[in-house]
Amino acid sequence: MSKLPVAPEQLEAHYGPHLQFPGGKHLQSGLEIDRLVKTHCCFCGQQCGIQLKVAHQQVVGFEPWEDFPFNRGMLCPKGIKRYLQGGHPDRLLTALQRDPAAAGGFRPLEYPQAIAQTAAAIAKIQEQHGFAAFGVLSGASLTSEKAYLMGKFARVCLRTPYIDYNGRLCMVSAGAANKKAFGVDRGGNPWSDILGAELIWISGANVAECAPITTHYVWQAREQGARVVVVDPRVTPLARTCDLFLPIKPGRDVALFNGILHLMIEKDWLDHAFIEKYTVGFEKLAESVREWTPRRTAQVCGLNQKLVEQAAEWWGTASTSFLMHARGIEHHSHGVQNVLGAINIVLASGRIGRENCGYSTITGQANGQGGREHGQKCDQLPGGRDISNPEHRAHVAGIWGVAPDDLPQAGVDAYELFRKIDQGEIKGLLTLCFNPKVSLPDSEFVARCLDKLEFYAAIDFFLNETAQHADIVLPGSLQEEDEGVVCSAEGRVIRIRKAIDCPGEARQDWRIIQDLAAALKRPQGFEFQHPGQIFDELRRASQGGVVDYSGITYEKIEASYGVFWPCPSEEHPGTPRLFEPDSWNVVARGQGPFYFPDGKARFQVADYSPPQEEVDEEYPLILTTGRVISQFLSGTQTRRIGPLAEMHPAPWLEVHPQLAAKLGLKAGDTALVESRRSSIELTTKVVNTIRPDTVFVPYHWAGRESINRLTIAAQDPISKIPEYKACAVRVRRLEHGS
Ligand SMILES: Nc1nc2c(c(=O)[nH]1)N[C@H]1C(S)=C(S)[C@@H](COP(=O)(O)OP(=O)(O)OC[C@H]3O[C@@H](n4cnc5c(=O)[nH]c(N)nc54)[C@H](O)[C@@H]3O)O[C@H]1N2
Ligand SMILES: Nc1nc2c(c(=O)[nH]1)N[C@H]1C(S)=C(S)[C@@H](COP(=O)(O)OP(=O)(O)OC[C@H]3O[C@@H](n4cnc5c(=O)[nH]c(N)nc54)[C@H](O)[C@@H]3O)O[C@H]1N2
Ligand code: SF4
Ligand SMILES: [Mo]
Repeated sequence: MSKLPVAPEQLEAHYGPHLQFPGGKHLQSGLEIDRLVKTHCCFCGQQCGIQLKVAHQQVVGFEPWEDFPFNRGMLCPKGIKRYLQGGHPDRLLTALQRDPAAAGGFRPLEYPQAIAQTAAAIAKIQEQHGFAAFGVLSGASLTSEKAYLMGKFARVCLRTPYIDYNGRLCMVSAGAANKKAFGVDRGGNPWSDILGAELIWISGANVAECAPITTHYVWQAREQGARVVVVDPRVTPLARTCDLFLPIKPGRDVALFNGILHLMIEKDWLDHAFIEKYTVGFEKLAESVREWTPRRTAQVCGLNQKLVEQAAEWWGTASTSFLMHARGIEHHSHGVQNVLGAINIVLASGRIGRENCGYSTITGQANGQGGREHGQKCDQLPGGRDISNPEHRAHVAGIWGVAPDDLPQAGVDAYELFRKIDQGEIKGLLTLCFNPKVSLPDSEFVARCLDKLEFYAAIDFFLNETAQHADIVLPGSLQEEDEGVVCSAEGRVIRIRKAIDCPGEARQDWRIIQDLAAALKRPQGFEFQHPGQIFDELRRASQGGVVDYSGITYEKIEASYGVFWPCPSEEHPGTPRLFEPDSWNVVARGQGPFYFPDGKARFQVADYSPPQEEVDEEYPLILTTGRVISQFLSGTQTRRIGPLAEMHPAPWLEVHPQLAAKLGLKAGDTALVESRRSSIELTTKVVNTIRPDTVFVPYHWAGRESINRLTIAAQDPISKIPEYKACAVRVRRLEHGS
């Protein structure tokens, strides 16, 4: 738990009278607390348990929730400070209408009028150009009830195929690869399996800054003797304490995994019985990795060959292990291949679906997992169902009370949706919980598209940079103003509890959506009175699907600190560990533990190809981008939380001392970074924790400070994830003031 570095009086003067100590001691303000609400953090996919302190209809602080098993009261700086958002002066308390003459470009609008005008604009566009001329973008920070409702709203009320979500920028490479290999898209294990693992392998995840509580799991395992291997172009904070660090060249992970498998085969470090009984496709894969000799692997990955051999030996000979990865291997134009490479070495080792033997992607947003399960993806229906499958369509259409033929077919990914705006095919847009102008690559293109729209409405609690292009802004709800469920990185479905009412004219997001449906005169199916009713429908819609929530109830979640899906009946205890050969589900299916008709996992040939934009003489450096501990995503929320913003007030350029010397750059110098798309001026940080051929910039800032103006809109052909982790740039020192 963090200690406050300064006296409480000083802090109180700085941040107002509502500050509470992490331990829950009150300041001298004498503020009395009305109640404590057990809920979860609004930020990352770890979904730490937290108790919010409520006084006079405001969240004024927090207490640790020590019983919640995942984090046992621990929180990172973002969780500790999240309560400072609600009282921020920028909080949207009314609807807004674009008005160039008004200060800030917007003027307040009565909520009913904002709804009426938005509905009228949608109706007009759809009457003139067809249903598909309107698009929807939503988000994975939303509860599963809202994510479900957005999928239904787009298909049933708006009748458009064009809905997608910000998880497209996040975990879809892992999702697609997991479905190909396992037939299901969920982290395979509860985090408790990390604790007893002998070997922990982490590829492309800055665990200490982005999944801070997982650090505790890794360190506990280390205390019991576990070895930790980290693969990253940067020595991340966790890597500083690891046993073997592989400073890989960005964009080469599949080559490394193929090279590891090559050595596993050569040295016979394989679980033949597991491969035989529970998998298909090994021979073809083995053939494909023959070319990945240690020498070639090391060369392609920019690694010392000895490191590759050592990593293979540790992996090959471990008796228990846990492999984790995050966006470092997923944010690539071949992100799915990278993840398949990782899955192949897990399956070949046979160390999955057992105690202390696991594999998982570390999910990103608060509901990164749940947000990709129930139909806000462009090709998906609730329960992880496929929108192009006639049986799946018939099931969901039945729940929704529409004819299967009335459901649109698959739409397009979030970036493609902008291309359709550019081409004039999509003329109107509604966004909820997404800030694409900051978070999408090659973002100057995105900004131009926003200005081409005939009508754009945004729902948010802050006027984010994308919403600044809106015609109408509708004031939505903060996480603590609504309730519902989310699914954590572990696959644990947990409850978000309402702590306070929405202030001013702000509304719970799902009410805004239903108000729009009513104003569009298509209210049928959008008349829920409470998130619990939406959840009950979601359960039925998911029943029989791979992502089966039908046996999960709010009460059951309350009783057991969450329920892991699949949970196909109310008597079912839920499934903390997927792929257990003798588990309830598997025995019931009478097949192997994987989610294909024969119960067997699929080895998949994982092909290597370099990043779409390789370095050359003109642009000789690899730019990779990512995060820092105190800021979250596009920064809309954390840039407004004083103590977090102060930790990292602006982006910077991270360069190795050798590169700095070559470029004549010193710490603190202003550097000009240019890609083929745009340029940015940044302050230089010289660090010996990065490869000399790579530079790093965090992406949480907007406008002239946004690195996404430089990144490339290359996408993985299967998952459509953008290649945020590698593009070509050049860097030069700017004379002061130029
Ligand atoms: N503080 C904080 N925490 C967050 C978030 C946040 O914004 N701030 N966001 C949440 C979300 S939505 C997400 S998706 C997760 C993201 O969590 P992470 O994926 O852990 O975070 P990133 O910083 O995007 O990238 C992870 C690491 O990948 C490395 N990397 C870059 N290129 C490569 C490569 O080619 N190969 C390998 N092996 N590594 C590479 C980077 O150096 C970086 O250390 O974090 C979640 N948690
Ligand atoms: N260069 C680069 N770019 C990246 C990445 C990278 O590593 N490098 N990472 C990518 C990843 S992994 C991600 S997940 C995306 C994230 O990108 P975005 O999803 O665009 O980022 P957010 O900051 O989450 O924006 C969401 C908006 O939703 C609002 N919001 C949050 N919760 C709620 C809610 O409950 N209700 C309502 N109404 N609004 C809400 C916030 O105020 C914010 O304005 O960025 C991607 N972009
Ligand atoms: S680790 Fe994630 S969920 Fe936990 S407090 Fe930090 S941001 Fe919140
Ligand atoms: Mo993410």
